[in-house]
Amino acid sequence: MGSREAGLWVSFFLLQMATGVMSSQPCEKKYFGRDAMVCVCNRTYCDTQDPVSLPPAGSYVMYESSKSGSRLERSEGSFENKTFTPDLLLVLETAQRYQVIKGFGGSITDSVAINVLSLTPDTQDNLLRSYFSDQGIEYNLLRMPMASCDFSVRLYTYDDWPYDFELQNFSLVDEDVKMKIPLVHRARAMSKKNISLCASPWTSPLWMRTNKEWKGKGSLLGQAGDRYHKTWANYFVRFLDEYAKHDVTFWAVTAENEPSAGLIDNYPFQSLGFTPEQQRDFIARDLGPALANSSHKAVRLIILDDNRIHLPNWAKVVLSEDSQARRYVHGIATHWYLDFIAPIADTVAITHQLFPDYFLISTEACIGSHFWERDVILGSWDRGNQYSRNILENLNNHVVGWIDWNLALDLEGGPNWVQNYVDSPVIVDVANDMFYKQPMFYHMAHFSKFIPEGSQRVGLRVEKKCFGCSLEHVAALRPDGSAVVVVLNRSGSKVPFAISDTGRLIVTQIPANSIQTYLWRRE
Ligand SMILES: *[C@@H]1O[C@H](CO)[C@@H](O)[C@H](O)[C@H]1NC(C)=O
Ligand SMILES: *[C@@H]1O[C@H](CO)[C@@H](O)[C@H](O)[C@H]1NC(C)=O
Ligand SMILES: *[C@@H]1O[C@H](CO)[C@@H](O)[C@H](O)[C@H]1NC(C)=O
Ligand SMILES: *[C@@H]1O[C@H](CO)[C@@H](O)[C@H](O)[C@H]1NC(C)=O
Ligand SMILES: *[C@@H]1O[C@H](CO)[C@@H](O)[C@H](O)[C@H]1NC(C)=O
Ligand SMILES: CC(=O)N[C@H]1CO[C@H](CO)[C@@H](O)[C@@H]1O
Repeated sequence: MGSREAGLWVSFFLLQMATGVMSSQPCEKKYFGRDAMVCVCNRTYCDTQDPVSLPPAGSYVMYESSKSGSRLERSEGSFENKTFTPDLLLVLETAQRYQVIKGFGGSITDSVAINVLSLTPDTQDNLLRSYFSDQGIEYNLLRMPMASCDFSVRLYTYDDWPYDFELQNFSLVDEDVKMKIPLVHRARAMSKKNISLCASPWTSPLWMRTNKEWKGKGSLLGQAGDRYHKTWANYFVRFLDEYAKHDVTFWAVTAENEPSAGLIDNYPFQSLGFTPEQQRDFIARDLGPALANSSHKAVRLIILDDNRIHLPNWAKVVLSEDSQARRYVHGIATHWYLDFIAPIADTVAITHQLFPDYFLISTEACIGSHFWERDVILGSWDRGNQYSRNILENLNNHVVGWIDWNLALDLEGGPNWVQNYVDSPVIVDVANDMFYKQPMFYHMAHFSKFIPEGSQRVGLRVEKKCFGCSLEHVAALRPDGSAVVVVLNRSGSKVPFAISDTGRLIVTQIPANSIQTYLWRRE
């Protein structure tokens, strides 16, 4: 290179630095077997995406990730005025309006905080940027356990002083003040979106529990309306007060994480059992009034927060016509662990029909918790598919948001004090100060980066001439009026198809084992 060219290159580079126009960095690929690929990030390198930019009307942009190794690869194309109809046509039906989207995200458990903060600061930044910045996948929802859960390394609540009914000794712990809260602030500082937080308790202090133990079958002592229940309701308010002192406010709380777990004999970790009747009465007499009479009136109260197999019964009991609880409740949350024995049509969809005024949201999902599943599998495309399929199914059945479980786990899938190890979209290798972005991470991205809060799902009608050809998909209009369609093909063969918007066509195809997101301006 001559000095003139070198000079031009330097000027070009400086210009890019000055204007902040840094182009996206590709995935540093690492294979753990055929097709089992992760993207490796460390202190000095991490793959990034450009902020979403849409071409002018008449063109579209498409992002693609595939088992064969592409990760959010961007390409553009033009609409066509075709008169033929392809074998598989997806017709955008904007007159059919469904739920308004709240968003996508993950959870900051104690274990997540331990894992992230074990990395060097620059590596931590790369991890947080990957999830929250517009160079990353732009999560806008965060779920946080109130005190310890199984993804903790010690057992505590915020008031382990026996019979402290006035909560005089209620206090946040180092896990909150030194670990989780600083991570929330860093995520917020990196994000261009509003990040909404949701808090969920696992167990009350032991002195409020029937069995006085951290695990096993246990509920609150006494009855709704009594001292134990009032104190437990005030504990939520104190939690919100104390977090607010650290400048962290919540969008929502759930009444209890997996309330059915605490009704099971020998349950292996923290839980607090409620039947739907008990949850109804606790909300009507204690939690609802306590929140309403606090400075946290705007905080949404979400029920269930448990496997959807409990629907629609749980909602029928808590939200029944004569229930005082219904006026305090805003939404219904589901977890995915028993989806395989609880079809969405019989659970979530029916609940929406019965209670259309209450939003539905998926608040926990992870792979590896079932005894037949390996804990961590590095590079599993199939696990990414499992996430996408579930998100698509939920979005197509009125669900407004989808929150993953741990944002980052270690190579074993922990730490977890009962060895309930599971997988995560980000696996940290602390010894080498690096982390792996799994296929699950990029599957999440196809939704979280492109379907912002305030988007509204619309109809997508399928017209097909081919036998057996099908894809999984969802369509939405974004707040800026542009359209977004996500398409998943889990099969081993490519599928030609077209998307039609008011008669004009995107003529395209989806490769084997891949996921695509299409975006375009309408006018
Ligand atoms: C970080 O990753 C990049 C890209 O793989 C590599 O070139 C670099 O040596 C790594 N840095 C460290 C400190 O390991
Ligand atoms: C498609 O049709 C529209 C009007 O119907 C026209 O403005 C446009 O130029 C056509 N595009 C192509 C590529 O033929
Ligand atoms: C609160 O903690 C103090 C010690 O810091 C203890 O002496 C006191 O008994 C506790 N109060 C209650 C109500 O548990
Ligand atoms: C964030 O929330 C504020 C206040 O509710 C709102 O004014 C603003 O438009 C929101 N920003 C985004 C990017 O959604
Ligand atoms: C509402 O809160 C105030 C103090 O903030 C308290 O004095 C009052 O008893 C509460 N009312 C109810 C119904 O809980
Ligand atoms: C033609 C074909 O095999 N399409 C497959 C694409 O993927 C979906 C699932 O995402 C399968 O159901 C289709 O059979």
